[in-house]
Amino acid sequence: MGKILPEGEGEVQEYVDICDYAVGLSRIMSGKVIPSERPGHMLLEQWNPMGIIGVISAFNFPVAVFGWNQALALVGGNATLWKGAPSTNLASVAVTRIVADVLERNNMPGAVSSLVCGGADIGQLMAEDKNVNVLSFTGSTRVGREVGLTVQRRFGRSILELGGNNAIIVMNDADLKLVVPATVFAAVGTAGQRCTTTRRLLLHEDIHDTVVERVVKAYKQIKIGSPLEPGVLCGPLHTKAAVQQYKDAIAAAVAQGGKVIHGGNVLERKGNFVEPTIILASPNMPIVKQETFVPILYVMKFKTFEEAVEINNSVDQGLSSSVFTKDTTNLFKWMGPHGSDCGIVNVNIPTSGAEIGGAFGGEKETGGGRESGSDAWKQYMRRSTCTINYSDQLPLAQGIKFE
Ligand code: UN1
Repeated sequence: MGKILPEGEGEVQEYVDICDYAVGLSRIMSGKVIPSERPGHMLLEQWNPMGIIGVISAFNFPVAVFGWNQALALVGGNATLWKGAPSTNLASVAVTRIVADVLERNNMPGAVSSLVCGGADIGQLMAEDKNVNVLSFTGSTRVGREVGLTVQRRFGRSILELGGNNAIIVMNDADLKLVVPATVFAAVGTAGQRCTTTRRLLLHEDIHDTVVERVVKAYKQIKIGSPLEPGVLCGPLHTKAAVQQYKDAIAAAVAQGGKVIHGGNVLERKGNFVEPTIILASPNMPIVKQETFVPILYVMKFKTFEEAVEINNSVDQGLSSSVFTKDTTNLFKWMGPHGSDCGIVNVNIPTSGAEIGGAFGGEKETGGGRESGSDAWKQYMRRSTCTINYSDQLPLAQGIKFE
């Protein structure tokens, strides 16, 4: 899709990791045993397959995101029907061929992991089709809203992984030598096209100028070019439309009072290359509340931790968030009820680059879905609550006498 080779390899590793995880998980997909209120009875939970899991994945993670869904779906006894992004069909076909080989060697039917290549029309059919028991959708909030409604209308289950507008908060006690590489990786990695990309950098007023200076210095060293060339950190944007969105967002930011302090230009060469951009902004500028899927970083200043949390939470999206601090009081506040309202709440690491072991996903317009680790597997399963009477009496629940 245009990401640099080390990130592409990382993405394939993420698929390998979730497969390892799922193999172990398959032995511990356990339900609860619950005491009954009735003598001679017991309750237990059995997790059964849902059936067919539809997966609609996005261009930016054309391999790993399918992997997260497929590995959990398969160990749960389901089959998958996958539609990748129409612009990354080669990746979808390559993955499916590898999976097909594994299935054949294990005498499993190929239909266990089916692929369809197509656009929004196929996605629409998947959302409407009652045979697709669960539909996992990764993409924009705009499309995800429609997918969610369509699936809900037929009482299907959806897992939505939609837009993010992720912030890094840097407190005045932060270890700045961690902040700079973390920000560069999360804001420029995958050319700003991860849902977990850092789009907002919130700096305490005491360290604002120092961090800005260091981040700009780091940006000056970023090599832009062919994603396959060693040393390149920023490859092209995926489409011409994204280049236009980059230009529009910068123009809007400037019109709303923002100041471009690094980058801001489309490169005059073949391919959709743009300069990673840093813009001094303020939290009330409408553009900073939007997710623009390009490498633009909005920098904002704050005075107190509480103010920074408020800015973090002031957007409609709720995927990922990070604070850099050594203060344990702020650290625990950040994780608690008055802290970050996101699904991913990090400390002293960037907003992107989540491990598969935890549940991945976010709140509000991010859609509420959770994928990969923790108990995300339960979404691919049907819970059967089983009550077993092993006595020779028939007592009724709630002590009801029906005589
Ligand atoms: C995405 O951008 O849709 O946390 C997924 C990360 C990656 C996954 C991103 N592990 O940045």
